[in-house]
Amino acid sequence: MTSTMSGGEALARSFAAHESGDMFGMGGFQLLPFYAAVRTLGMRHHLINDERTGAFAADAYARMTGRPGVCDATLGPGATNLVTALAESTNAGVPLIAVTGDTHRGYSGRHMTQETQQVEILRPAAKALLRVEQPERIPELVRRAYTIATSGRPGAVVLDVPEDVCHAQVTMPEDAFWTDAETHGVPARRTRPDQHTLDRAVALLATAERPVLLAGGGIHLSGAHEALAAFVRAWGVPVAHTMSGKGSVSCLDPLSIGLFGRYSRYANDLIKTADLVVVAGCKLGEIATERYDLLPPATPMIHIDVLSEDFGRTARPTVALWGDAASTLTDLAAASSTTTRTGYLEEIDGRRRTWQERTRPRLTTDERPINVARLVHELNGMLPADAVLIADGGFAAHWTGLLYDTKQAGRGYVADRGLASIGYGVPGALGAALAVPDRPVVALSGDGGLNMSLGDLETLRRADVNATIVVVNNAASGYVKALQHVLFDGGYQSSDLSEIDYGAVASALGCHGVRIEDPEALAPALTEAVTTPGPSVVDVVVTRDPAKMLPGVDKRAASKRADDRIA
Ligand SMILES: Cc1ncc(C[n+]2csc(CCOP(=O)(O)OP(=O)(O)O)c2C)c(N)n1
Ligand SMILES: [Mg+2]
Repeated sequence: MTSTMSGGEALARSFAAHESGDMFGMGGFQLLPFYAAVRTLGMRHHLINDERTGAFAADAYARMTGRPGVCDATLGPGATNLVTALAESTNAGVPLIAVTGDTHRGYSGRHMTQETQQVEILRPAAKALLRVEQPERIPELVRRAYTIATSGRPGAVVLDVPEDVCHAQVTMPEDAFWTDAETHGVPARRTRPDQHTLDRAVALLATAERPVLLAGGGIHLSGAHEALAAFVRAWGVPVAHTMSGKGSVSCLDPLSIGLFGRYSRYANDLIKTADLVVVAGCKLGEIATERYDLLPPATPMIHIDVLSEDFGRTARPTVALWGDAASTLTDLAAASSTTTRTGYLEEIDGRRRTWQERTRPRLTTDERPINVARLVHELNGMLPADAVLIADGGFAAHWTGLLYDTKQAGRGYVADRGLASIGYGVPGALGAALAVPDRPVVALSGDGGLNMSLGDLETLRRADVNATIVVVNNAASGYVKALQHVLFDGGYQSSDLSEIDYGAVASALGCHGVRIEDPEALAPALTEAVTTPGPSVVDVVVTRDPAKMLPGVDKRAASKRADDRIA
């Protein structure tokens, strides 16, 4: 049996066969046969107002479902608008597939309208770029895109489809659209380290007295939450996390010691006095390591990663365990002899109590403008355990990374730390709300980040998703302004924004919108927003004083060296 269809229909059928879910894009002539098939096949596709936000929404969708996010863009400006988001997904190891229309090959290079070197522009931002030259090969190349996006360290894949390929008529055998179910989500397949290296790791764990585990976003990508819990219980190891790794264990777990790296509650202190560091699914990049300064070089390190070529890239492992985080942690948990570290765990409890006492005044302060710590405290208080908090770049991520508590293990916190762009909050809320419609979704965004993606509040409204955008409104490019305060003696340049009531803006766009200046009004306003159907915006007026904006002592500001980079 064969059937004849357009290349665009073959494309849509290939995605449908992979159970692609919600897709995001903005059409153009080249991909219209794909759009026609999406319609007739009844697939879910959302028009967005900027391709970057479409790809960000797909990224958040992928983080919440584990399945590759799917987005599309027309040639030229549509394709080039994808770059930032593709780099986010690729850096963060998030599976994503972006379809780009491209010029008709019969005329390429003749100053076609909107023509640019998009293949060359997009390729380095993606894990791979596949150019579709023959319509017959569409099912094969979509399969390949899924395999690449979900294997090893996941990432973004671009499928570049020339106009004539998309518009061609092609005869396909019925079985052309087969898929490999293991590649429908991450991780495509699980690898395990060999026994020899596992034995060496177990020997280190057995003699350690002050071990610390550092968890990164790889725990979520691997779905390693249960394995991690089994490991840390079996070996008595406290867990620190990066922003991407928040939720590896519940932040309220007695073994959780919170964020480490640039900002830390007390995890950095424990890392400095550890006699063994176990790193799981974490790249040990600049922020996690305080610019490669945090891990004492003499401390033994067990490094678990799925990407073999990354071992030794930023720090020297004593034992490199090449494997999937869940498989590897399961093997290590099984090898544990009963371990009691009573004194060590009591010390950790003491440090936690001291930190809580020191921090409580900031969390509960009724100062006006509102302290961002109070805002995060209110979110901690009112959000249920299954809530999802999206944190945009800027202070939204800094403050929540440090102070927000996930109440259960799993992906309950999404921050775009792959590239740390601002403008992720609104599209992140869209993607997450579509991915997990039964869970409360709240996005925290700076006013600058909101300005970047304001047009897509219209998309949230049209998609009729239940999502709340909380604006950390400091009328500034706040992080930049705070650094100018600390490092440039208050010489502020291009870091002020207008005073805007984003609650009123949201209302004008047909969303539920409110502006909050009184800290006592926060909790009821947040609860109302979360329970009001459709999109809501809670505009929170926070401090405008650049001396009070940073969430903690930024070590770089405390002792600045000539070669320090500050953002
Ligand atoms: C696309 C992009 N441009 C520039 C930056 C650098 N940057 C980091 S934080 C920040 C301030 C953003 O302002 P806002 O969104 O209001 O957040 P705030 O720091 O005020 O909370 C900027 C410009 C960035 N992260 N992303
Ligand atoms: Mg701001």
